[in-house]
Amino acid sequence: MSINPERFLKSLHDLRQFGASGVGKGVVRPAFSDDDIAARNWLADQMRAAGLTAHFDPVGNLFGLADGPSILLGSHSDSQPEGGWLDGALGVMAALEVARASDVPVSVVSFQDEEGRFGVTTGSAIWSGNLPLDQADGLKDHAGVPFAEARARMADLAGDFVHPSRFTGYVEMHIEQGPTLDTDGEQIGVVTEIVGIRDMKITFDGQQNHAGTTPMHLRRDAFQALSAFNAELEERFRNVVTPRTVWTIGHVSLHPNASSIVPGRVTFSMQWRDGDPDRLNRMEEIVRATAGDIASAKGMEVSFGPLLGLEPVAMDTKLQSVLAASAEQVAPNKWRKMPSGALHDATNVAQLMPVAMLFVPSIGGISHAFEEDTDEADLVAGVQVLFGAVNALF
Ligand code: HGY
Ligand code: MN
Ligand code: MN
Ligand code: MN
Repeated sequence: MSINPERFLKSLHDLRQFGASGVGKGVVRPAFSDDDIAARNWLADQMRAAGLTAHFDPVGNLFGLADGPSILLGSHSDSQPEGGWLDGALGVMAALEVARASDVPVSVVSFQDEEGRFGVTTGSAIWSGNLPLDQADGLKDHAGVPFAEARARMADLAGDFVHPSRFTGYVEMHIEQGPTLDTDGEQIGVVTEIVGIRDMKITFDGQQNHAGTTPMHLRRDAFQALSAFNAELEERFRNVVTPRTVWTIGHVSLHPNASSIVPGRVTFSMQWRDGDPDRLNRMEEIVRATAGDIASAKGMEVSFGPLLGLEPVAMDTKLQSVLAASAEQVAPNKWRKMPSGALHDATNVAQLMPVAMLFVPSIGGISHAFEEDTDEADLVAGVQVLFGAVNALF
């Protein structure tokens, strides 16, 4: 019994055709887009062909269920607005290959909206209870579309939520999305813990006005407020953060976004991540205070959207040991234990059952970009480690 590398790689490339960006191997397959829904229907067919029962839940999570108690493997098949072909897709297709190749009971999952069009790992957060469904339904994407409206697109496919008690554990394979393994020439990372995150939208309201006639000292310019906020935040974070703490303003919506208008309003995403929940909370206080002080100084209003977040979580030690033993067999001396700075569905699933993760290298450490890639030999080694670990569990 062993995995079939050609079959696995072909399936991975087949999935890439849904939402292929035309730039390198990149994909554009955000949650609930036409391409995402088409990919999920194709995946459901692949699950059926592997002898699994395909099942969509009310929020678009797709399960391929084995009969009776089983181990759950998978990840997500939605992408960032500009995404790589492996982020999420790898874990789903690796899971399917292990299910095809194994005699032991393996179920497969592709969670919905891991990439946070609406929230933070939305589909698995709802399934795990980390995000109440009624709260999720009110969350909006950057274009103002509510989650409730998006998931209604898949309502004709939806059954009930799957009861987690049918699964004995969850293992997610993923690309590292950072430079560590690639730099050190290692093939496998066994994940020890996943960082926590906080994410919220912030709005500064000033006064829209004429860009030629409004004297500088009379302006209440929303872009200037954001600019000052960004600089001041770095100052105030300085004594609180560590070299592994990160924060990002990744989406900015400036109104009305015209060359000759002093912008009256800006809404932007503010996200920060760290392994220490106390630090995440301290950073929230600093974010709110800094935004408030900037607004007062500039005669503007500030408002905050809902704070979304996930706590840091540790991976199950027994599952880690099984993955480590399998890694040592497949890639002797070419694996390491390491934390994850990216988020994963595993964070949510850890509320329900023991979870573990393994990483393969990202070439140049690049991800959330069309250039994202991994050597085929590393992709295959990762599936072999997953297969070995799963079969060692039974
Ligand atoms: O942003 C993340 O860490 C994840 O890839 N959504
Ligand atoms: Mn991912
Ligand atoms: Mn991602
Ligand atoms: Mn004019």
